Amino acid sequence: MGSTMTSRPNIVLIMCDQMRWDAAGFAGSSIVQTPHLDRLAASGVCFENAYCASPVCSPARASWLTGLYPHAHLQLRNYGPKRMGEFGGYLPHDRITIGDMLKRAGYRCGIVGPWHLGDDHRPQHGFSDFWCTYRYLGDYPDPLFDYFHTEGVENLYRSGAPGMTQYGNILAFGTITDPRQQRTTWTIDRSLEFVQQQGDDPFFLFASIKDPHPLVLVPPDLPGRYREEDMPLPSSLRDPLDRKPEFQERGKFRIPSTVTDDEFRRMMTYYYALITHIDNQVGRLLNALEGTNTVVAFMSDHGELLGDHGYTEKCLMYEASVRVPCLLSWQNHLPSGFRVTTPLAGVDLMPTLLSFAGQTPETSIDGRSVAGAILDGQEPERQPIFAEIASLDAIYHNANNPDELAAHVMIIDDHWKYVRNRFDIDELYDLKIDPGEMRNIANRPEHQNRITQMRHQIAEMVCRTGPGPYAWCL
Ligand SMILES: [Ca+2]
Repeated sequence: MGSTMTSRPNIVLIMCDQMRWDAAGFAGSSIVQTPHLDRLAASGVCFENAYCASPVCSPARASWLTGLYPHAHLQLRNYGPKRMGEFGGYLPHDRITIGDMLKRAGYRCGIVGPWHLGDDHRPQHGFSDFWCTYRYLGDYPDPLFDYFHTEGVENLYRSGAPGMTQYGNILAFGTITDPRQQRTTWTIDRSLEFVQQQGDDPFFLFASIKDPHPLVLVPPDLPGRYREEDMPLPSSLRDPLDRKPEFQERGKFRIPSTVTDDEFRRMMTYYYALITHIDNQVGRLLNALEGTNTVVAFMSDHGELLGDHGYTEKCLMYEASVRVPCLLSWQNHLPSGFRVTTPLAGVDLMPTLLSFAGQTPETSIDGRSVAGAILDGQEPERQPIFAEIASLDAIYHNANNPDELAAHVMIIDDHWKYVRNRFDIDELYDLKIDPGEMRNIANRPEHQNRITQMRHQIAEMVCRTGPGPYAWCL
């Protein structure tokens, strides 16, 4: 073993679910209270422009963990218990995750919280030392629900639980009556158990936090920290979607006109309160890691539209859906207070974390490590980034035509965002003069050369690891 082995850092990957990139103090919000995360950002690196590789749970997670875009890892839609073995419905066993790599490198590897990549009850992909995942999507005993039962507290996450408020189809919210009813608290409790287990080997913890994904359930003292009248309604809340693709008008989470501005503001206070709760809980974990040789990554699988363009949730290629918060800290190694503006792709984190452990991916992947650059306090080299996703019909309405599983691809290159929609008109936004993405200029004659060029970049990207279901982009 020797000193090189023992000097390798622990790695803790804290992945939230559906946290907006700008819903934190460190991201510039003057409203959202995140003191612990702000401290983490100040002690390390903040990626101001981080993007997921697919704005929906399972495909995004598979990319963060494998360094592959969806066309290469083939988790093309959300996993559900009936999707095991089905094309696009789970992460194939031969895809190599960061857990596989670090386990082989001698790390003690554990996961707490949602796995969401198939057979969620079964330890796999290297996380065999501590497998404590939600199994809510299958007919299996679930450690979180078992905990509620053992503790004798009501399970407020089950469907039809009392006390929840929901306006139209927007995020349902409520308060807990007992601290043991909150799932992020539970996730951090289990994470601390894993971290405190003694061992000579360094550890890798994947702390997968289901919040602030609905149901939005918060301790009763937190919503009062946010005043409804202070909640800034997004300027695009009533986006008429003029000249936008038609499919966007009929998405499942398009906000109905029955939801009033005041109702929307009230929901926002709970969403932000839940982020403050996450912050409190992550603070407990950070305190436990204080003084240890540990790389800490904090991020979200994808974003939350929170009213942008008349939507909540995600699945669209608008900024709030594809952009995520992303922090990296490693005391005495990474520079403190370093703000990286070069976009970080949803496939770059896996090889970057591996670099800190002295590892490189075994097979060809889409992502690249930015570890060398940021350890030197330098901006990584600029490059375009991409995202891919299935159609809304495939994600929300069970459409099973394989073409539907690979329906949209996005490229961002400098300030240009181009979205190629397989079954609808394309989108082009100039993020410099139109950061709100209100004006789709894809049909303007003066941009046709640019679009041809960006289509070429997409074709090149999908060919790098083989185009798979995105061969329609060639
Ligand atoms: Ca998610």
